[in-house]
Amino acid sequence: MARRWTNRLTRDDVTPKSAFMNRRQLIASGVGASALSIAGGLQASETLEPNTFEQITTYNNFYEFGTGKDDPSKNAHNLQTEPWSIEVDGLVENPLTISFDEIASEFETEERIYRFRCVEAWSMVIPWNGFELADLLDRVTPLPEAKYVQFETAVQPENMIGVKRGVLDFPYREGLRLDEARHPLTLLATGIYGEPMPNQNGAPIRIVVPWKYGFKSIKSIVRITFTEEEPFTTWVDLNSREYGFYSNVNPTVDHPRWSQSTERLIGGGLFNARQDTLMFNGYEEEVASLYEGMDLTKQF
Ligand SMILES: Nc1nc2c(c(=O)[nH]1)N[C@H]1C(S)=C(S)[C@@H](COP(=O)(O)O)O[C@H]1N2
Ligand SMILES: [Mo]
Repeated sequence: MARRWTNRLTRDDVTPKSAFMNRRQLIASGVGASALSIAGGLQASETLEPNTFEQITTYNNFYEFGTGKDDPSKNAHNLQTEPWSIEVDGLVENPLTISFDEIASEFETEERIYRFRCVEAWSMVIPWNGFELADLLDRVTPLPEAKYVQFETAVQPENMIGVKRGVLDFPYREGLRLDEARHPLTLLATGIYGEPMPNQNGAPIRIVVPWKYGFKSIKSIVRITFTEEEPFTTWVDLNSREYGFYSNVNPTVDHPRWSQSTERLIGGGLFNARQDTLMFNGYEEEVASLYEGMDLTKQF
């Protein structure tokens, strides 16, 4: 029988202060690549006040369960998450199928408190539990021609009212360039607030790419495929004038129908005051080098 995974840690357990302090010293002494990965989470953890569990789990986008913000929290209890596995295939020497139980026992998770900015100009701060996507990608050997990865969400027509109604061309698909996918900020998240991922947030496992608009952070994934060409993605396919493949958060490139220079912080007080949107959602220092030489107004 497969072991059922539950995360019993409370929020205070997931990132002991001592670990933070240690890591900070590593960063201060500038020890290269792994220090960078920790820096992103660490800086964010220290400065950001997370949204409440309630806010994060009742205001969602998950079109498989309807297009309203409160549809996923009403309908996603129907998502069947056991058994669950992810296929890693495409341009790799050794394709892999890994069950969620294996993932839960083989990869150690940590807390990362990240800003989360939807293309619709609202934002939250979310304490994810997860591990770096690169750790899973390292289990396969890509062929030299592999340049991108595509992700695919599960399709369960009987359980997903949005799929039954055909509100999008499902399966929901997203993609990243390989260097973006391997960036230390890019997570495979299995929980929030130390709890297993709620269905409406993409149980049992989803992608989180904090410097890109929220729709790149694809939920409930069942497949990761290495490709040579820029992969098909749901929103580019739906409207490539409005949604680009990169979709980096960028306050200077407006959506054709609204400004992206400010955002409404969910739960942000009586008047829903807007705050300035930050370049790369505040992760410029960590990710700007990925896009050197690109015209971000054209490759948006
Ligand atoms: N499979 C799937 N993934 C998805 C979506 C979706 O509709 N289906 N919506 C995206 C959008 S637009 C956003 S803003 C985030 C919302 O994540 P959250 O509900 O956990 O805040 O999920 C993204 N991932
Ligand atoms: Mo979004």
